[in-house]
Amino acid sequence: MIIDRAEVILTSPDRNFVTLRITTDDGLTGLGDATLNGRELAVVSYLEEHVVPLLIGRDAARIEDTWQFLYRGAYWRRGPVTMAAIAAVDMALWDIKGKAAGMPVYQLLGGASRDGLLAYGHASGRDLPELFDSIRSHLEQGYRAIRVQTGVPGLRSIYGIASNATSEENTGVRYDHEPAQRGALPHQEDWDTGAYLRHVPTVFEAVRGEFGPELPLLHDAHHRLTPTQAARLGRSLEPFDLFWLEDCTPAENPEALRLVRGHTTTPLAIGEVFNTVWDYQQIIREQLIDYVRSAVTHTGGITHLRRVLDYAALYQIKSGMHGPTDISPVGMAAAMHLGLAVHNFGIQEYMKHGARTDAVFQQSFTWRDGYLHPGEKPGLGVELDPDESGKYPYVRAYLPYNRLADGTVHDW
Ligand code: GCO
Ligand code: MG
Repeated sequence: MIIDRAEVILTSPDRNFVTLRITTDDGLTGLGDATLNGRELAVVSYLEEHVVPLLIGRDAARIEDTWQFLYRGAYWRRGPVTMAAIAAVDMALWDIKGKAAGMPVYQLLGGASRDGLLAYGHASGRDLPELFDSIRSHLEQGYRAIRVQTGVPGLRSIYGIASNATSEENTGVRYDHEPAQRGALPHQEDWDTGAYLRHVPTVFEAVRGEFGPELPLLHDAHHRLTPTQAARLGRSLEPFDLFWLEDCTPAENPEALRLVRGHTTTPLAIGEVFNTVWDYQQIIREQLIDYVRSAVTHTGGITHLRRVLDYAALYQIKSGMHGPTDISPVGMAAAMHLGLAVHNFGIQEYMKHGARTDAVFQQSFTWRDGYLHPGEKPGLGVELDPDESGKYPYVRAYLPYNRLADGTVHDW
């Protein structure tokens, strides 16, 4: 099992994806996801220029050693580009190990701790009728847990609202509601924290009134609040019993969460922009969160996210792995294998990929009655169709950003 070849495949079926394919001398192949939304080429270059030359000739079976070599052996540690590249290598090696063993990766991680993974989807609307329709449609698709994002009166367009989207067919510009938008420059959105804080609790009150007390509801604040604003939001949402409030404050400042925690019992989720266990060290040790939001793709792969989750388990903190459409089907498969195996699984984010993406990546997971399962194929269970991937060249794309009414750039 000596690594013979490692290729980086950049394809853009519904959006950009960066995939690493490793081939061994005995003909086994493994896939890893290295997609960094809006900064894809940085990881392509890191992989091609700096990592691939180090892989050729290595023993593909030595997953832990390869991880340590790529992490500790490089002087410059951490950061999203490095950790996405390491993640892709790690995933591909787990894929190969599974194929060599004839077992799905979750079996190599200790076997299933549950029958399936509860997953949540993204409902959204510019106003209540649109939001209610979106929630109903998600329930019809089988979702048993729902993230609720809402338009705010007075704001033109808000991130994460599906109906703000205009389709590629109509405008020539693709803008789905969890975009990086394909285009020359990032799209500008507007923001007003006061209006948001006044509006959101009224929306959750209406949603609870319509859909009852039992449906697990989640909300993402996308890092836009100060600690006092976040504390106020958490407290005002307590009557509506959220599953979690996500990214309430910018992720760089763990101390902010002490203040939030001191004022609200609304569960907190954070970490989709974190890359290592060290980013989590303080907030896990001080029990400042309830859910770890990392994706396998952005946190150094299965090997490293497993380490984060084992540490989190000491403090009754559970997984809530990031799963928007910018995590490729390979990254999603890795999340499902890991989520099935660890004891402290919480919930899995699951946004369906488009038909073109599903044609590029042949997958073997199942989605039934609100639960995901990675399937029983050896390895991760995903194969890439080279003819399909070759049809969709890379298109530069940016996530949007936002400004306040006076023109100030605001936190993401
Ligand atoms: C989520 C995320 C996404 C991200 C996107 C950025 O909770 O799913 O916040 O909406 O913004 O994945 O790449
Ligand atoms: Mg989020």
